[in-house]
Amino acid sequence: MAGGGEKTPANSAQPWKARSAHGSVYGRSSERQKQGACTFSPSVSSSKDSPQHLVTPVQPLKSADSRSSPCGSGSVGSDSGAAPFDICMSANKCPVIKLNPPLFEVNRGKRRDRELSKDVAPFQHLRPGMVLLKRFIKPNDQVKIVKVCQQLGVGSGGFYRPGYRDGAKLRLWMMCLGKNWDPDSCSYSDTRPFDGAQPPTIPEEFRKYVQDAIQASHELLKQRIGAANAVKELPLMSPDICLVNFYNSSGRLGLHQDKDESKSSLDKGLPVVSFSLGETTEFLYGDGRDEEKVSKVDLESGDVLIFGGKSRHIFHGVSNTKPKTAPKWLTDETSLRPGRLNLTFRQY
Ligand SMILES: O=C(O)CCC(=O)C(=O)O
Repeated sequence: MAGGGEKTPANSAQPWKARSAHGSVYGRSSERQKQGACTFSPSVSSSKDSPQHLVTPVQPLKSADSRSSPCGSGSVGSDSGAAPFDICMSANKCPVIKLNPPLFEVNRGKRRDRELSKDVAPFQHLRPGMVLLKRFIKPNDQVKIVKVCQQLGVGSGGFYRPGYRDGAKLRLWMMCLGKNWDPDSCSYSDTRPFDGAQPPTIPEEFRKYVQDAIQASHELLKQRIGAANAVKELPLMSPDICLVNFYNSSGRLGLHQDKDESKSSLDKGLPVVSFSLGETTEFLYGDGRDEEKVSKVDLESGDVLIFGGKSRHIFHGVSNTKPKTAPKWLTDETSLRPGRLNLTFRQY
């Protein structure tokens, strides 16, 4: 990510319209942009948006536009001391006894979803260097990914509510794998500045899903533009960073660029590979910060979006999730909270 801290009012009809786009992944202030700081500015929330039933109360949030301190010089706001956020509703914590649906019902749901997805083009070439693989992650693998993220997420280095030193928070929970990405300094490091935790390593099976997705994209691109051009358009990469974001129904992320990876990675256009799980969201992308000119595409559970090469520096962000669009079998099998899980893999 690259600071996408967005200051849009919570009830905005067009939540992606960041007043100030970003410096860093999670959308931040124009002050930071002027300084050429981070690229990604998250949606920054007010305390009104904080789902207090989901997370340890956070301090009242200040407008991200009010920040004046420059990137890179200090501590990061976070829910320091708070227990890691659990992306799944734990049966132990929940007084309501929920019975798992019978296996045949779960399988019927998966079959029905597969049938429905036959009407959707499985491969979408959105622009040079940007492809969308619809429902690429198989249902059982989606279940595995959610379960692994849940387990890692409640441990050391797990999910927390990232923010800035002025108290503004991103509208999401984040866990970093491989390296820590810090929204305040817009940089990567081996440990989290606010608690010293080391990010968990990227599970090998996740890396395999990424390789499969890149390979599938190349196969499909080859048919359109030839083998040599396919790899030029979408360079190969081996992920050593994964940012895992969980968005609840009021979560979102303002338009930003991802540009905190190494110069060599950025210059080569090594792609960002993004997995979506749970509820559907609208993904916004374009060449600039002009919200009137962005293109939009729905990202559903199991979709893989890849942007590299000529699209590596696109401005992008997500609007609120569409309620109740998560596959039932996924929420039944994992107890994933209402919302969306997103994993973006990068090579530093
Ligand atoms: O949630 C998404 O799909 C976008 C995430 C993103 O833009 C980022 O992590 O930089």
